Amino acid sequence: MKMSLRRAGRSSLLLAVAFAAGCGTSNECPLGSCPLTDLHAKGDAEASAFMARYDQGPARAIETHPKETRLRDLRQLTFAGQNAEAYFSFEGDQLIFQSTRADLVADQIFTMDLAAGGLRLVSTGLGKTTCGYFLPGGRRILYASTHLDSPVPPAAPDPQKYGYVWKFNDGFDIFSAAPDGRDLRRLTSTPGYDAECTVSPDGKWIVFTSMRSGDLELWKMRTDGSDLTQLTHELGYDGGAFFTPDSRRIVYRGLTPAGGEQEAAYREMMQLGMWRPGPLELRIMDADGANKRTFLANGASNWAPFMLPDGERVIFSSNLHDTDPKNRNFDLYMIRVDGSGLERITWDEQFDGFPMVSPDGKFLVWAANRHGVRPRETNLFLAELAD
Ligand SMILES: [Ca+2]
Ligand SMILES: [Ca+2]
Repeated sequence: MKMSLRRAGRSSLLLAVAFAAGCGTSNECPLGSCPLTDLHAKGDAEASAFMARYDQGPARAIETHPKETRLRDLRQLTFAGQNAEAYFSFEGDQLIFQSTRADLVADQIFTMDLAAGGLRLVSTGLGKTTCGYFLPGGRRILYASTHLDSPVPPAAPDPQKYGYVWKFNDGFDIFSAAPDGRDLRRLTSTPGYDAECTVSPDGKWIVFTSMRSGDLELWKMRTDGSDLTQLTHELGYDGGAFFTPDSRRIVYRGLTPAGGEQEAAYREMMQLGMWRPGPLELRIMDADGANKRTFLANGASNWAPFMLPDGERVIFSSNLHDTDPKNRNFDLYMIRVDGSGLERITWDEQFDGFPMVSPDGKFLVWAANRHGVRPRETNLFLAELAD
């Protein structure tokens, strides 16, 4: 999203003054003593009036690609800014996602009521956020945010210098909050990247990606941040994890450098907190880190694996049909966790990623560039998933 510095500065100030929803306790506020009034304290009417700036109208029915025979009743859910990583609540009635829209200068976390369609900003409005997720029963939400590191969002890596890279910003920590953003609690406080947090369906564990050991690894902790356990110890990228529907296993993406030049290049980029997208494998392990197994390794970037309620199939994003990461033509695929039954789900010639299937298995939500008003505008889409 392009925006002049002047406008960005004014917007940040406006947000800081008008909205300090994340300042649930004084020691959590990035502005020190947190003198700002919590918007919630002003009452629901004022909060609703504030949220109206982020609204965008109802979902819109759109055409599917002729080859997308698994998808029915396709609907576009967002129409403004950049939107990604939409995940269903465990009850299937809401989505939580990240968006840069209206006066925001970086991604913030929103929830969307799927029946009513309204949006609610639930993160602080400061810093940059990612990876929102609901706890079962809708009693709490999680997200990763840099707002305690700085109210100003971290700058993106210079594409002229680094090309297309993924950046793991040091300032990210994981927070939980009430579903409306109140009662913000910090769950991680170790220096370095902590993000990509998702929750086990039994509500007991959070799995997340951390750089605290010096390499990207998966860790788990209780929903209050206790019982921290490291699950991966292998050199290389281990991340993007989701529990299986029975909460007993974890699917994730990973790549172990082959040694020599590949390992040196990986280590060099990790020093900068960056990853240059290339091959990624899909893996599964027990929830205690035992029995790690790769079930898809094909030289492509395979990522965002999410297991369907049948406990057998995994939906994920891949560029296996077009492996140049610069083209960003990712599509959604399904595969059985035994490695059989690979099937392509989406066919649009632009980005399709971040798939998730509703807990009842009936709906697919994902983020895509199709129907964007601007190049590489990413919106959220919902479809019935035909079996
Ligand atoms: Ca690792
Ligand atoms: Ca595509």
